Order: sequence, then structure tokens, then C-alpha cells
Amino acid sequence: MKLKMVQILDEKGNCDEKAIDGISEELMFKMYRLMNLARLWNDKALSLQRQGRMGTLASVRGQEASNVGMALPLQPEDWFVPAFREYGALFALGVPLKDQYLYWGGDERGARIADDLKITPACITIGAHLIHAVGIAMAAKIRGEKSVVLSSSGDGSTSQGDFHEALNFSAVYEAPVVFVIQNNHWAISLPVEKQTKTKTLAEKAAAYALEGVLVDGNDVFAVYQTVRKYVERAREKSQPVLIELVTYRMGDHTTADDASRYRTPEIIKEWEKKDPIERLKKYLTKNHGWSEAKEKKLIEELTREVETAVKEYENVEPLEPTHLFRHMYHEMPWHISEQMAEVKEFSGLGGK
Ligand SMILES: Cc1ncc(C[n+]2csc(CCOP(=O)(O)OP(=O)(O)O)c2C)c(N)n1
Repeated sequence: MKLKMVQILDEKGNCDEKAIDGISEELMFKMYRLMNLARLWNDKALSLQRQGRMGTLASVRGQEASNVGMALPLQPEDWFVPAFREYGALFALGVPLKDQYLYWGGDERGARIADDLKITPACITIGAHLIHAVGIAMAAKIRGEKSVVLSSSGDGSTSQGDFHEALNFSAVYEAPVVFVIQNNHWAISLPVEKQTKTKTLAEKAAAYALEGVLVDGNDVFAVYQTVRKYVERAREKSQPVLIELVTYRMGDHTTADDASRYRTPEIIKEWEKKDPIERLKKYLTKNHGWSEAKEKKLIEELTREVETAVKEYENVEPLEPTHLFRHMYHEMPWHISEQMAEVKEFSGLGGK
């Protein structure tokens, strides 16, 4: 099967103006701002992790166009059902920067999404949330609501049974779901070529009689236009779709990984040329009066925003350690009670 990749903005920042119909100048600058914000937030989090001020982090570097471009077409009534490498999308949808620092700092309060945002918590169990996405979409359909569900997962999720069950069910019952795969080429140290014999992930849609769409995931215009088109189609006709965003994980899998053990620096150099932020910057400079002075001002402003979020995060009163044991059982089993008492004793919170 041969799928043509949707690309609007090339690596040199050239763009087919007809293809960006509906993307205002204001929206372009919003995209640029959000992509830079995701990167600065990410780099700060990596440095905090190295200083022992943050937990394990899954870097989003390189995937900013996919993240931002997929989130912006969503309407307030739509649901976003993410995996875990999507904080660029979360910021675009209004999740506070501080909350994501809390989350990656190991504080469960960071997983709490505000009630007015239709976003499910990060799903670490690979692919499991695709089933949830279908369930939410079916509920909306049965209730006659016009909301659409956008799920995002990595290439690794396509090797899970849940992925196939979700696609099949959504096709048979016509659930309004847009399945987005961020193909960043790696599932930890396993390259995508070792996960599948197919040339693309998008073509797997054919097995379920769904449309499969292949998109340059480092081209924010292509991501936005494609996702917008299929979100609106799902809303109007309740038709699911599989969209593969071809991007690249520029960092390690997480801060607990060392990617230099399984990939060469050359490949990183190749993907640096396709950098999603640089690409949009070139386009904005050529066509919308972007300048180094404006760039400096933007980066300063975003850096201040990030620093403020770090302060807010570090000023949150830590949870007392016994919190770990709560919320799981209505009645705590004896062995958990015993462990909680031990933690209390050793953490100086008072004995048994
Ligand atoms: C069901 C399941 N199996 C294994 C893991 C361990 N694990 C964590 S991340 C990951 C790789 C995921 O790769 P991908 O889906 O491509 O997403 P990416 O990390 O590249 O964003 C694996 C195997 C897990 N979290 N869940």
C-alpha cells in the first residue's frame, strides 16, 4: 500500500499558501508560541530532574508540532485522551504549566485535570486508553452529543491488542474517534521497523475499513489541517479515522534511558534539519515579519512563564507520605494498614 504523506510546510520554511486556508496569522503565532513554550518547559524540566528537583521525565523535544497541531482543532465539547508524551498538547488546551511539573515531580495532584477541561489523565499503560477513547465516544454518540474524541498514542501502542480492538470497535459502531499516532520512531529502544512489517502505521487502518492518513508530524500546518478536517468529519458523520504523524523523539525515552546506547548521533543530525520549530520560524520570518528581536522578546516572556510555574510547583506543600496508601480501598486491608503504620513511624509522623 502506498500512502502519500501530507506536507504543507517544508524543511526550508516554504509553504503552499492555498493549503493553509483557515489558518490566520494570529493562529500561526499562537502555534509558534505554544511550540516554544513546550520546548522551554521541557528543557527546564530536564534540568530540574538532573538537579534532583523533578521525577522521571519523558521528553517531548522534536514532537512539538504534532502536540500543538493536534490539540488546537479541538472544541470545548471535545475530549482529549492522551498517553504521556503530550504536554505540548495539554498546554495548548489550557492545562497549567505548574500542574505538569507536579505530575512529573511525582505528585499525584498534578494528574488532576480541571473540571472544565475534557482531558483524561496521562495513560502510562501503553495503548490502554484507546479503549477508553472509544468508550467515551460511544457514550457521546448514544447521548446524541456532538463531541469528538481525539486519542494520542505512540508507535509502540500499535503493537498492543488494545489498539486493534479500539480501531475495530470504532469502525463497526461508527464511534466519533480520531486516533492519532505520534510515530516518533521508537518505543524505548525498539525501533518502529521491528514492530511492524507494514511500511506505515496509517495503512493498518485498512484492516478495519477505516481511512488511514499519513502526515508529516514536524509540519504544524499539516498536522493542524488534517486533524481539523477529520475532527469535523467525525462530528458530522461519526466516522473514525487513523492518523499517523511522522515525527522523531529527539531526546532519550525518559531521563532513565540513554539513547546513545542504541542509536547514532548521525540520525539526530538528520532530524535536526526537520526541526518543527525552526521550520515555522523560517516561514514566519519570510512571510509574516518575524525577526530576531521579536524572537528574543518571546523567549524571554516564555522563560518567565516557565520560571513562575517552577516557583509555584516548588511552593506546593508536599503531601504527607501516608497519602500513598489512600484512595485504593474503601476498607484498607490489614497488610496495607500495617505498611502505612510503618511509613508513619519511619517518617516521623508518629508511631502505630
Ligand atoms: C502495556 C505496557 N507495556 C510496557 C510498558 C513499558 N513502556 C513504557 S513506555 C514504552 C514505550 C512506548 O513507546 P511508544 O508507544 O512508541 O510511545 P513513546 O514512548 O515513544 O512516546 C513501554 C514499552 C508500558 N508502560 N505499558
